Amino acid sequence: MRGLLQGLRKTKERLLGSIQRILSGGALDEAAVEDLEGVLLGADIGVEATERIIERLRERSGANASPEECRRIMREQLLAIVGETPKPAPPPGNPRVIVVTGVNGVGKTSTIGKLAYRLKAEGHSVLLAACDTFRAAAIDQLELWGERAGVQVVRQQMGSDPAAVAFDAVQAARSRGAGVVIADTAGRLHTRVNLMDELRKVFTVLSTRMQGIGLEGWLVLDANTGQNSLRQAEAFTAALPITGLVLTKLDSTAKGGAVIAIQQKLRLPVLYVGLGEGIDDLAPFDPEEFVSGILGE
Ligand SMILES: Nc1nc2c(ncn2[C@@H]2O[C@H](COP(=O)(O)OP(=O)(O)OP(=O)(O)O)[C@@H](O)[C@H]2O)c(=O)[nH]1
Ligand SMILES: [Mg+2]
Repeated sequence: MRGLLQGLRKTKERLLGSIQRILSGGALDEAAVEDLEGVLLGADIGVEATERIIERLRERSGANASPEECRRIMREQLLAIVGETPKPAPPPGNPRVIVVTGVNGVGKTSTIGKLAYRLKAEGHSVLLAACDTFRAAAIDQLELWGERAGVQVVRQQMGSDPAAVAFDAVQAARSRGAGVVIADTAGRLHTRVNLMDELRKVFTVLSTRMQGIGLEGWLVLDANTGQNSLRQAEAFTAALPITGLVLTKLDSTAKGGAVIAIQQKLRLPVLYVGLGEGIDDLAPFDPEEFVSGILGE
């Protein structure tokens, strides 16, 4: 299993390498502060967060701030920024129903497989719902993850109504006493309004016809896509009741700082991060570990 520290290796190598190079020049002068600004922006931390950090550093420029002090300032600011979006407990209700959304290929289905595996290991009884009914292969892929994780999948034929599959799955969870339902959905282009409508129907049917469930909408984003992720996220959050984020593929990007920019912009908590393709490469998002992961211990 890859931990956050290992998964963020690429981001850290680039960020820390550049920071060390800049700070090895001695005094923290205006030129060094500007170089640091470029490095933080390059790591996709976002303009807002970068400005806050730079403002603090600038206060110390000319004051012979040591590289350690600069790193301490960066760490403090990053932690403060991440801490502004607290991670809420799941809403009450039974079963807990997590509808997982996001555009093509961001890692929805694999995240669901990894999450099912993790929740099962934590003692929960989990059911998966194959609401991506667009492609037969999508249903089979979820089935495969279900087998790996050791959890059952509720499925219907290809082309059936995703909302009906979700409804079925919640009913099945009730009769089998499963506490968690995780629904896979099609990777839909956020610009295709009819598809977004279909996804909205999944939420509407569940919230109006399944009293008492704890309904969550998760949005999966690929950490590699930087600013484009934000546009996707804005479209999804405008149309759907999204309650939390998962950022995938942190292991394959040097732009892991995007977690901060995205969380800050959307004011939605990052719940889990994907750190590889294996079944245990999903970690709960931990701010302290994350900041250590990108800035070093
Ligand atoms: N390196 C890495 N690869 C990942 C991660 N998460 C998912 N992937 C890979 O990304 C690819 C797409 O993953 P899927 O889970 O099929 O994505 P999806 O969102 O369900 O895709 P569609 O159903 O086509 O929309 C696969 O090759 C996964 O192995 C991750 O955290 N790290
Ligand atoms: Mg999928």
